[in-house]
Amino acid sequence: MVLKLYVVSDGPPSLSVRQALAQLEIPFQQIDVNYGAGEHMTEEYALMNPQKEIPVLDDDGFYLSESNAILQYICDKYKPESPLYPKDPKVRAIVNQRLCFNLSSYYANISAYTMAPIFFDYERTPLGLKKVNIALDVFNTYLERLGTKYAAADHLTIADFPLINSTMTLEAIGFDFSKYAKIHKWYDDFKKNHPNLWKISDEAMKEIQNFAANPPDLSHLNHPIHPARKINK
Ligand SMILES: N[C@@H](CCC(=O)N[C@@H](CS)C(=O)NCC(=O)O)C(=O)O
Repeated sequence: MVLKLYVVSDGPPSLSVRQALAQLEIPFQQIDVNYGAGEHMTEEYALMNPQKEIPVLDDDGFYLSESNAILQYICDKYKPESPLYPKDPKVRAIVNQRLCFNLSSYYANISAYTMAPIFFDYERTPLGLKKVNIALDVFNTYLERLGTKYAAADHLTIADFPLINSTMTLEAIGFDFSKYAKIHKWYDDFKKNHPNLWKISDEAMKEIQNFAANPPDLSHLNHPIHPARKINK
């Protein structure tokens, strides 16, 4: 049975999995989940992912959430020889480290500043900005110290996708990160060298920019965590 991937069209974790599947040339059925309609918040969706988050992979009834785990699984199961997820223990460890860094720090701090205030009633604060700059500084240092063309090696790996999509949300809000020279070059090189993969991020960036210009009213979601911003039209 063909793989099914439940995605949200502008969600960075969803984009990363789509990019890996594209690069690995693995056929899959994309199922678009309507975040604004709360399709991921239903009890039916929770049977696939009790975290009620997107993306979810359905491999013939084997449900997997958490984009990093999905990236690792599709490489291990379907393209074990692919350089996207190297076998060498040290290179693989760096890939895993970058995935963890993105999840726990880079994306966490960047998305709280870029995405959350677009969709919910959060402000961009000086503390939030400080956290973004710390995250950028750390990633820039990783790139500098390792001295590789990509985030974890001299070739593309699954670590690049989540880091690219986090950085893309900065571009989406017009955040100037050019002083982080290594990040700037790595990000530009990705766009130049992988236009088919960048297209996936770029389309999402345009959606995010559109939402930033016209913030959605998600008060009907009664989100259990995020405070809704009521838009008076
Ligand atoms: N750590 C998860 C994060 C997934 C995630 O947060 N997805 C967002 C959409 S981009 C979501 O579904 N959020 C649930 C919500 O806001 O209700 C992953 O990497 O897959």
